[in-house]
Amino acid sequence: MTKSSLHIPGPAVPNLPWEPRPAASTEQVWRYSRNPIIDRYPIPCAYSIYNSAVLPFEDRFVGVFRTEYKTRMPYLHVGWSKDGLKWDIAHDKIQFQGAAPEIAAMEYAYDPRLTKVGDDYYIQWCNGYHGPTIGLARTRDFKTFEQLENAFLPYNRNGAIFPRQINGRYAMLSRPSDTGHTPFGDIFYSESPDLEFWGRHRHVMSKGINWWQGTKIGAGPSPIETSEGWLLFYHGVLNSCNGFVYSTGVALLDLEQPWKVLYRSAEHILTPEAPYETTGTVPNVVFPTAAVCDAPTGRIALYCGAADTVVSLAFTNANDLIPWLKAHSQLA
Ligand code: BMA
Repeated sequence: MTKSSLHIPGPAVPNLPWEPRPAASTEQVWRYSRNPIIDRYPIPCAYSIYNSAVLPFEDRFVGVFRTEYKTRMPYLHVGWSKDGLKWDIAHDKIQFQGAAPEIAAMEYAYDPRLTKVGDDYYIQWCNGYHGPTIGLARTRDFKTFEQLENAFLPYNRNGAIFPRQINGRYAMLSRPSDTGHTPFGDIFYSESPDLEFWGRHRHVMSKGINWWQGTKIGAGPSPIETSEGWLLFYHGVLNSCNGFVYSTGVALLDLEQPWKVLYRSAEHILTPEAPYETTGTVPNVVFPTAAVCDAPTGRIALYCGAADTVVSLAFTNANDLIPWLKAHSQLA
């Protein structure tokens, strides 16, 4: 594919954080040389921040951060950044408004994703309501947040809304799970006319195929629309003799029927190797939760949680990644 043949309909992000691929590297995804970008104890209440969401907002970046307190309970905090690297993170958690009392009394909140649909920004997160499920909230300014109904019954994780309606409905990927450290899991697709009632559930893809994604998989950031399909970064988990290992893979989903997988990477594109990925609260985790794309160049800044302890950054370019994916795909 030539650079001009791939079209990405999203916005330009001229201040996208970026480093070119190191000369010696042949990898599709390469790490920021100054990782991690958010280290331990980033704000007074927090033991650590990881698995967090980022989007461009006007001429800067906004983030919603999984902030793990010293109680080890996670909540969501907003942060702002001019360059996507240095973050000013609020010391108080987000106060959501508008939900029914049962839903507003969230027990915990973690692994947020952020998606702009039209003029609204949506936070999707793993919401504690008698077990994990998918919480949803809407904002326009990141000052007031309207909490919506939970999307699904417990138990579910890794909800990721698509950045536009598909066939006239909102669409979301998710991963049904259990109450604990789920030892299984496939990615499903659901639709909603109003972001409250979700249905028309479709299976997208299963764990398995090979070992790095043999135990469970889950959507990472909201898919990026391209002329070749929805570009999805996802995590895949291997169950080793030493516990779970979380790597990152990539897939392309059909534009109008996103439950149809066009290509899926046989190999992981990121696996725990750097010291901040192999060592930390939960060793051997690299967990993608935000992908900011500069549409004209295809450059993507991929934000990951590392070892459930810090936030790291990696880079790729859709113009190179998609042809590589097509040549290295395995569907069954
Ligand atoms: C998952 C979630 C993630 C975490 C991962 C590895 O089940 O809890 O937030 O990064 O486990 O511990």
